[in-house]
Amino acid sequence: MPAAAAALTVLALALASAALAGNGGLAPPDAESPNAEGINQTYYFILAFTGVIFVLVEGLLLLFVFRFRRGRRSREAEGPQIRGNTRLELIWTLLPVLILVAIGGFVFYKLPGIQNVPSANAQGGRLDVTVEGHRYYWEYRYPNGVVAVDRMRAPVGQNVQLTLVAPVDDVIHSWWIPALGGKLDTIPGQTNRTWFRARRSGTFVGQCAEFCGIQHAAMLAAVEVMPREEFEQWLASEERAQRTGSSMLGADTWAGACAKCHGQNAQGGIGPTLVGNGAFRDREALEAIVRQGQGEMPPIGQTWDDRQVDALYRYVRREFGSGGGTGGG
Ligand code: HEC
Ligand SMILES: [Cu+2]
Repeated sequence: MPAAAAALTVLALALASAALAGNGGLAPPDAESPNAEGINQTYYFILAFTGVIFVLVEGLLLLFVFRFRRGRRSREAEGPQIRGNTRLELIWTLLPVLILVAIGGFVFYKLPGIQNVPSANAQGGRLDVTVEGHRYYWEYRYPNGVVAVDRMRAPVGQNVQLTLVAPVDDVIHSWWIPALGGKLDTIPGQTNRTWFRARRSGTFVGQCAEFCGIQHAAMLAAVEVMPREEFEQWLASEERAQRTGSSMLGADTWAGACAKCHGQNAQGGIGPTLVGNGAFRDREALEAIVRQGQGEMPPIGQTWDDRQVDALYRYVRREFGSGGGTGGG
């Protein structure tokens, strides 16, 4: 009895913490995009079958364990000898077949809505964003040349096509924002496509879902969804700012691409401290090291345009170039 009480207590504690987590850790986050909705519906459809089967099988198991336990019967007592039961055998053959057909049918019915990117002519038009997986950050490119790191901005209610790529000398990463659908790999040398159409404004977070190396855990992603007008304004003003070199791209690139290994204040971490480093006063040297890597440092900036190198250079020279360092913040 004490054992059972202990087991019950542990179970109660486990359930309590799971309940606090919102949905018991059982359910995916609420879908904020039609493709995520399709994934969630498929999940619940399959969960219904597996849930019923689980309860049925485990229930029968318990029932049989107690109902047919040996008790006082002798070890040698023979049970009834049963050979075949056509009806039962038909049921346990046909029922799983029907269940699998139902699940397969549902999945194939839902799949196009999950997988197929709405056409560019769809109502409301379509925004195309390239998502590039790097060690250990996400680089986004908008059609007008704007670049962003880790945090993507997107309009509410509009189809957004994501073209998922990775540089040839990088590794496989996986794009995954659960509320907006996914997940899909970024594979060096290959192109994958997925999409979302956010239902509301808000920030939806996710992370790289492929174990990609030492800072995989820091490879977080966020999609900030805002009203379309606000988004268009941001995109236009950011284009101007990046063209004239007054944007936050340098700071964002430092925080997303460099700080994960060198520390936000260049104080060092996985990579050495860089405060006062000569490369921060020599654009050519900086460009060479971020494009080609060095030793254990991957060539993480191999796909950047000059604007991004310039932006980073301006930022690191100002923040860490002079030795003392004012700290990034
Ligand atoms: C994956 C971790 C990682 C990332 C990301 C990373 N570095 Fe490094 N970095 C290193 C390591 C490790 C070294 C030491 C390389 C070696 O073995 O010589 C290094 C070396 C350097 C050096 C040369 C230090 C010296 O004096 O020899 C510079 C400059 C540098 N990194 C700048 C950057 C910048 C700028 C970024 C962002 C664009 C960046 N690193 C991103 C890991 C990283
Ligand atoms: Cu990754």
